[in-house]
Amino acid sequence: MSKGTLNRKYFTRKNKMFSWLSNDDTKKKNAEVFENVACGLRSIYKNKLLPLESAYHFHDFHSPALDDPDFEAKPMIMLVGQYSTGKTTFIRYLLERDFPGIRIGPEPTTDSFIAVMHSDKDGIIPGNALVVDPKKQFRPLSKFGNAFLNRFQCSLVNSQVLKGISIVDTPGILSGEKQRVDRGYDFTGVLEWFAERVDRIILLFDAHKLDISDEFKRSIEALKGHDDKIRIILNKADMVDHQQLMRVYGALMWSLGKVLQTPEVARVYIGSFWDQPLRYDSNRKLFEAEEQDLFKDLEQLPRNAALRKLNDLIKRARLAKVHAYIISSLRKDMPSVFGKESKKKELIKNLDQIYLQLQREHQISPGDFPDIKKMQQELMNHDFTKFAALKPRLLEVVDAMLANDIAKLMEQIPLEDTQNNVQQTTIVKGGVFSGVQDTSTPFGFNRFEGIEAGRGETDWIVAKEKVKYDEIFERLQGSDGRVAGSAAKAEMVKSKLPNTVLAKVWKLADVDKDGMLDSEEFALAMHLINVKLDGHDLPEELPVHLIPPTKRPFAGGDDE
Ligand SMILES: Nc1nc2c(ncn2[C@@H]2O[C@H](COP(=O)(O)OP(=O)(O)OP(=O)(O)O)[C@@H](O)[C@H]2O)c(=O)[nH]1
Ligand SMILES: [Mg+2]
Repeated sequence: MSKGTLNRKYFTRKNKMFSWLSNDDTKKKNAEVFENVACGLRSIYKNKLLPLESAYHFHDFHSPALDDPDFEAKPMIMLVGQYSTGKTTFIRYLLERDFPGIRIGPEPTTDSFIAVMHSDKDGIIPGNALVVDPKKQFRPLSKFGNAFLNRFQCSLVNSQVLKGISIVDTPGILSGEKQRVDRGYDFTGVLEWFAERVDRIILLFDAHKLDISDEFKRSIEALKGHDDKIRIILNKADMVDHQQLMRVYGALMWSLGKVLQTPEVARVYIGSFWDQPLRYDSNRKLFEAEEQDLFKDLEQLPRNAALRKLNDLIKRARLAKVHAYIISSLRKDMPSVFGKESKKKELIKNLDQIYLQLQREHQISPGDFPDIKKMQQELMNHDFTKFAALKPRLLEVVDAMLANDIAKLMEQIPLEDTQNNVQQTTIVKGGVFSGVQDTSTPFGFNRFEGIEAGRGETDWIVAKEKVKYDEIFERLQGSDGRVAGSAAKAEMVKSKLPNTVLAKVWKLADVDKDGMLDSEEFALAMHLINVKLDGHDLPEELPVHLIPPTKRPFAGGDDE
């Protein structure tokens, strides 16, 4: 096969692979669930939780009040990695086009945090303008200062993919540099801010140049606590051959084990996420399978994002309740006239006692309480006499919210979920699975391979190897020109396949169901065994192109 054909094949395959992204139905469905839930969450937050938060200065202590964009923001993916690991190329691969401000190259290229988002018109919004835009969720980022804002931008792209997700490109981590000092802003702080808000963090490693610098390790540490969001890609795997890839993969797992320190083994997707010819294409099959897995995961994001937002709000409501108990209890213990300052100091010092007492009184688990040191620090800056007393009414509203409203929204998600599943059984074939079961081009995943080999050809594919199988057949056949079950079994078990599989082969190959195999059926049985040994699955029914020509329903014309 010439290199040109190979490239063309690769491109066609890739285009099909992404048809899920343009699959309007699934997309719309996912987007709807997300919107419904987001809208519901926003209204219960504003009406039920926010009053409690405001009454007890929750925003000073824990996190700022949530704004509309916080609820409406699309699920986000953030790419993190050392420089030149292919982060920007990955985005280009997803979008299948350039975005404004894109820079790709072997040297450190991306120097800014770039939020790639959807808009009908392409364009760039610089950081300073971005953090004052009430429609975007980036306002809190202004706290990282001007040095950061000059290195922050939003690239607007009219791309179907971005209607479902937003993507954050980050500057590559440089080795031997203090990211904070040399960059002039708190790099890991920004990473942490995004990590908290995005739905997926994709860590990229370069198979061709695997090294995990201390700087990168520190950044990964900043992502701790979000392990569930992390996915790992061993990128540029096309640059190395089979043996090198095995070694690199092993080395990566070993290093990751040290950095991530989770009891589970991390899932690493091996692949090459760009639209250029694969340098070594010996692992092509593997890349395709890995890519399928990764994209299935990403495709689920809009639905999972709704769940995650719901989850976050529940967590927030529980914290707000505990916070209200703490603040009101501090208020209660303050003297009305003298000794306010000394009493405040005493209360802060004995905060652990107050925690204990509240745990007992309201039966709250210790894990629901905020970090004691942080709380003590923040309390110093507050005037306790300005704190509000306990307002049971506000708490009741939040309890009711947790019991009823949240449950109602929760119900919506699984409901939509099953509807999606129903859809997926019909669509996934054309949608996510387009690569797998794509039938419109020869480049669908596994197409024309295994059991599919020979489909659409005029010649019976088994005939190609039949001479070889005939030799064995000659040896085994009885006087009637057929092979009996016992003789066939003795030959077939040589494949070392388990009996359940061989039974299936037998059932498929004995086309006329006479309990014997003639020479064509025998050849077919051997062909099916090879298909299975090559790592492909056997179907429930024999596809028409594998039926021996003489046994096809309208066999007449096919006889040669
Ligand atoms: N062989 C191969 N090369 C790739 C692949 N992806 C990217 N590259 C090349 O790797 C180089 C770096 O790609 P970028 O996308 O700029 O990498 P980056 O991670 O965004 O780099 P910084 O922005 O500098 O952090 C470019 O020369 C790409 O052409 C891949 O899958 N295979
Ligand atoms: Mg880049």
